[in-house]
Amino acid sequence: MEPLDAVIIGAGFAGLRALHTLRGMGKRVRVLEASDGVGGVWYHNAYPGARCDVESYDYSYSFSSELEQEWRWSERYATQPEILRYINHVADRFDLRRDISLNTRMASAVYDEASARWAIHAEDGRTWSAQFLVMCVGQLSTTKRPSYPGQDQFQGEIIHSGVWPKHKVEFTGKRVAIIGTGSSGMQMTPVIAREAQHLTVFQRTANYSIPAANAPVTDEEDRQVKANYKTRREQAWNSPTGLGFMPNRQSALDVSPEEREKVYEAAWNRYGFGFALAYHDILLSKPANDTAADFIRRKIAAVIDDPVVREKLVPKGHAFAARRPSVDSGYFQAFNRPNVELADVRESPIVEFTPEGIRTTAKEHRFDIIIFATGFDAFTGSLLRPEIVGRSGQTLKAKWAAGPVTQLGVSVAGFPNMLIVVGPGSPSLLSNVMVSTEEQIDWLAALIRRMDAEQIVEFEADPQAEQEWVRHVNERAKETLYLTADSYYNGAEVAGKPRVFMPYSGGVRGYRRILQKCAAEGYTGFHLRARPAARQA
Ligand code: N01
Repeated sequence: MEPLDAVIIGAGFAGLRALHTLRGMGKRVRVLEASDGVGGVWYHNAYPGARCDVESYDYSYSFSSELEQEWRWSERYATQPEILRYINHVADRFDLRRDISLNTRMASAVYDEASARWAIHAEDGRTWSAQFLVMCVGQLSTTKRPSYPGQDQFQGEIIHSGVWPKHKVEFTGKRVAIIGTGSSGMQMTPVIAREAQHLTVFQRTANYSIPAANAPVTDEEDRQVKANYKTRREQAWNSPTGLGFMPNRQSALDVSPEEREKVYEAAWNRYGFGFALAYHDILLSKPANDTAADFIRRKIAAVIDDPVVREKLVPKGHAFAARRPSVDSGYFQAFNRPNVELADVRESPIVEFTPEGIRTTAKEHRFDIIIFATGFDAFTGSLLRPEIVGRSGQTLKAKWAAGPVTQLGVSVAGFPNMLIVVGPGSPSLLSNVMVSTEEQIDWLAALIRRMDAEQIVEFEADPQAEQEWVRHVNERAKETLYLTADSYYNGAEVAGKPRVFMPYSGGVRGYRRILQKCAAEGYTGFHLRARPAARQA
């Protein structure tokens, strides 16, 4: 068993940052990565049209100003291949690969109370021992695949957007189905529509979307961002979502309809996700939200030719941004093409897959390729997939049977020396995850420095503090409209999953202050022990 200071699970953005930081502190670290390349979700989600809907300059590491200066983003919203190139560049530039074991899926991790160390086992039987277990497994990395009668009989290709095949998928001359209209389905639809002979999009819930307003980055823009990068980062860290947008302090209800229309129009044309901050109460008050939702519905309706299709594609029944909206590049316009068809599965549910395609209650469709853009078992899927055994033989699965509980979104009582990066109870999917990721890893690094300085061997969340944090997360969520919709924020995406609101909605800046206060006050809500609890008299 190779003795290490830390084992990091996952070689995506978080895992690479954790490796770089901990190694820089002189720690012996190994990263276990299940797939055969680095990049995490950006390695796997290689579907046509995949791109980030956070601006490139903000969806990038801030830890190295040399890296910031040398990397040249080509578009305002980077494509998946460009992001993957960036991640690989980082892995090479900081010589990270030598500490990464690819094709190595963690099967289990067991905490040894006497030594305050984790034994980490891979599926192939290899084992590591480490003081710290750092879970960087992503929030949207365990795919959700529906299971329809006859699915195995289908003679064409079935693909999930989240594990896109490495071979080139040829759409020319093909009849293609996309099931699901979240961000993935909405991003791939216009691209596949241009290539396929015929495309059918199966929609269950119509989704809100804001135009990406994507554009190439000019040399002048690049120069300006790089000259002011520090300020831009500070703005992102101090903004509610980590995207750099500060909310308009006005209420949407305190201005005239004409004034509101002007503000929405400007946000629509430029801000992508920032649209939700056009007024401070869009996510707090239903009447305020109605004004934004109404504007978006009108915008969507205006670009769809067919009145029947238009009626189905315009979102209704949930507040804008209570479920994750999308940022698209021509999604709605794609339905004006003669080769694109919308199938409403609420109206005509899928009955079965046939060898030739899909049979709904309305008709029989013939397909060569069926794409599941059906999303993920969010937040907890990848954390609960391996067997993680903490104090007294308790598993994380058992502890989280009624939903995830964490102290500050980073740590779980009964699972000492384990850190979850961007876990449930942290801003995670309500934030620019790059900001949240770097924030939490820096917090962990400071904690480990303190442990080293004071010869502390074990840190552990206090169960009482954990309960209080969960209560606080719920209180903050109740102030918003998030609880008014079924979504992956609250476990509604997987049948039988506990219905618990998982991300922290108190904002990136507020969360940052809480983490900093906790550290400044000597890690309140945590126990720091010079000897493992199990060996204390
Ligand atoms: O998944 P989703 P996604 N039959 O869960 C439908 C991030 N992301 O992969 O809404 C029929 O959002 C489901 O319908 P409904 C981003 O955070 C980021 O699109 O449950 N339909 C829904 O329409 C995003 O939010 C980028 O009624 C079924 C869709 O499938 C997250 O990933 C790009 C179904 C799933 O939508 C997930 O996005 C892409 C069934 N049995 C994604 N099951 C960036 O730009 C599910 N659906 C960074």
